[in-house]
Amino acid sequence: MAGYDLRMNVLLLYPEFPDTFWSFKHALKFIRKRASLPPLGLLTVAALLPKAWAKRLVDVNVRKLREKDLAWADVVFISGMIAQQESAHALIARCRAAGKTIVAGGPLFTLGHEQFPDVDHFVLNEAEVTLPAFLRDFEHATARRVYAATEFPDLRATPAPLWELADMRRYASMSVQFSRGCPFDCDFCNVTAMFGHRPRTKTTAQMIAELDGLHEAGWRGAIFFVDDNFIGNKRALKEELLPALIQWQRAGRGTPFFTEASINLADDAELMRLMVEAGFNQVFIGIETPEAAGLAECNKRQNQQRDLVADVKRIQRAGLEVQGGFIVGFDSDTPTIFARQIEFIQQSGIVTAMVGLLQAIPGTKLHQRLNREGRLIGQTTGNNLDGTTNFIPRMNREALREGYKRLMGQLYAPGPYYQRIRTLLREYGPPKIATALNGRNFMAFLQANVRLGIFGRERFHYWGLLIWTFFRRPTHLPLAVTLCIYGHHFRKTCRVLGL
Ligand code: B12
Ligand code: SF4
Repeated sequence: MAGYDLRMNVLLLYPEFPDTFWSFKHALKFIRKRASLPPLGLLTVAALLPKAWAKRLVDVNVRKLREKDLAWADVVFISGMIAQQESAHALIARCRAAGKTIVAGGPLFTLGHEQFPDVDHFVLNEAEVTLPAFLRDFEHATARRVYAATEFPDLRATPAPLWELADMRRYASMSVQFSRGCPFDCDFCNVTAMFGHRPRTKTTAQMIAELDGLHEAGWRGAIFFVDDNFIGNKRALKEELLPALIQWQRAGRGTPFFTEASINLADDAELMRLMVEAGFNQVFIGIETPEAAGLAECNKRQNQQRDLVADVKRIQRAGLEVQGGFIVGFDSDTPTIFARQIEFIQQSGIVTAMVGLLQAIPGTKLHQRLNREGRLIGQTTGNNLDGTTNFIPRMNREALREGYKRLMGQLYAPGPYYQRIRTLLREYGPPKIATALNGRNFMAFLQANVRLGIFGRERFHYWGLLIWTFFRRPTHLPLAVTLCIYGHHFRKTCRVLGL
C-alpha cells in the first residue's frame, strides 16, 4: 500500500460487547483479563492501511475511549458485529461530536449500513477488495459514501494482522484465521452470505509466519483459529497445514489451539488425530437440534441422519472438547423441544452448550423467507442468546419464551452442569497440549476455591467434582476448574438476562 502521500492518524475503534454468554465477562475476571479475543478484523484492516499512517487501536472492551484519543485522530475506522450495535451508535455519536471523519466496516455495517446516518464512508464486505479503492479516492478527496463488493478476495494476499496494536496482556486468547467461507448452506447463517461457499485459505507459510509473529511478540497462551468451518478444505489441512503445525509445535511451543468445525469431523479419525497432534484441544460445533424436522427445516444437511451423541463422543475421545451451538424456535419445534435439548446436551457431555432462540439475520435465507411470509417483527439484536427473537414464531410466543427460560435455568443449574462436566471428563481423551499451568491460572484456582467453593451455591458440587477428578482424571484437573469458572459465568449471565 505504499505510495499514499496523505499522512493520517487512524484510530481503530471496536465497540463494546453486551454482557452475554459469549462475552465470558464473569469468567475473565478470574484470570484478570478484560476480553476473550482482540478484534482481528480491525487488526487486519490496519495491516492493509498505508505503512506511513500512524495507527492506534481502542477496543472499548479492554479500555475506555479517551478524549485525547479522539483529539489525536484524523480519521476513525470502526468495526463490529450486530451484537455491538448499541455501543457502535454511542461511539459514532462521540466521534461525530468531535468532528472526526468516520469510516465503518465489518459484519454490522455490511449487513445494515443504512442505520448509521452519521458515518461518512462505509467500506463494506472484505476489506482486501474494497479498501484499496476507498484509499485511492480518499487521497484525492473524492471518496464515495459506500464501497461494496460481490467478489471474494484470495486470502493468499492478505497481510498478517498488526497484533502489535493490541495490548495482548488484556486478552485471554489471540486469534488467527486460516480460511473464510463454508461449503454448507444452513438457512439462518450469514457466514455464507458474507464469505461464500468456497472455503478460501491462506497458505501454510502465511499461517506459520503469523504464529511465529505472535510467538515473537511474546504470546504464550491459547490461539483461536476463527475460521467459520476449519475443516472446509480437508485436503489442505491434512496435507499441508496440520503437518506444518505439528512441526511448529515440536520446537517446544506448547500452544493450545481451538476452532470451529462441522460435525462431519467425527467421520474422519485421521483428521482428528492430526488436529490433536497439532495442538487443538477444543472445537465449537453447530449442532442446533436433535430433531430431524428442525435440521431439515434449516437445511443443516451435514447433521442429518446421524447419531449426533455418538459423533460428539467420538470427537471428545479423540482429545477435542466439544462446545456446541443449539437453537430452539424452529417452525417445526413443539413444546417437547426443550426437554429434548436438555436430554441431548446432558447425554453428550457438552458442557459449554450455547442454546439460542432462532433469530433472522438480514442477508440470510431465513430472513428472506420470513420476510416473504410477513413474519418479521423489528430488528435482530444479533445475539441469539439474549432470549429475544425478531419474528413471529409458530409456537406460541409466551410458551417459547418460557420454555427457553426453563431450559437455560435447568441447563446451567449446578446439578446438571456439574454432571455434564463428569460426563465429558469420562470420555475426554488427553489432549496433546493442555492449557499451561502458570501463576495466573493458579491464582484463578485459588479464587475459584473461595468464590465457588465457599460462597457459591454450587460449593458442594465444586468440591465433589474436584475430588472426583483428582482421583479419576487427575490430568484434567485444570480443565475441570476452568469449566467450573465458566459455569459461574453462565449462571451470572442467566441472571443478568433474566433467564
Ligand atoms: C471470532 C468471532 C467472535 C469472537 C469475537 C472476538 C472479537 N474480539 O472479535 C467471539 C467468540 C467473542 C464472538 C462472539 C459472538 N459472535 Co462472533 N464471530 C467470530 C468469527 C468466527 C470470526 C471473526 C473474525 O475475527 N474474523 C476474521 C476477520 C479478519 O474478519 P472480519 O472481522 O470479518 O473482518 C474483515 C471484514 O469484515 C472487514 N472489516 C472488519 N472490520 C472492519 C472495519 C473497517 C473500518 C473496514 C474498512 C473493514 C472491516 O475487513 C476484514 C478483512 O477482510 C465470526 C465469523 C466470521 N467469519 O467472521 C463470527 C461472527 C462475527 N460472530 C457473530 C455472532 C452472531 C456472534 C455472537 C452474537 C454470537 C451469539 N449468539 O452470542 C457473539 C457476540 C458476542 C457478545 N458477547 O455478545 C456473527 C455476526 C453476525 C453479524 N452480522 O453481526 C458472525 C459473522 C458469525 C455468524 N455465524 O454469523 N464472535
Ligand atoms: S456449517 Fe456453520 S458456518 Fe457453515 S453454513 Fe452452517 S452454520 Fe454457517
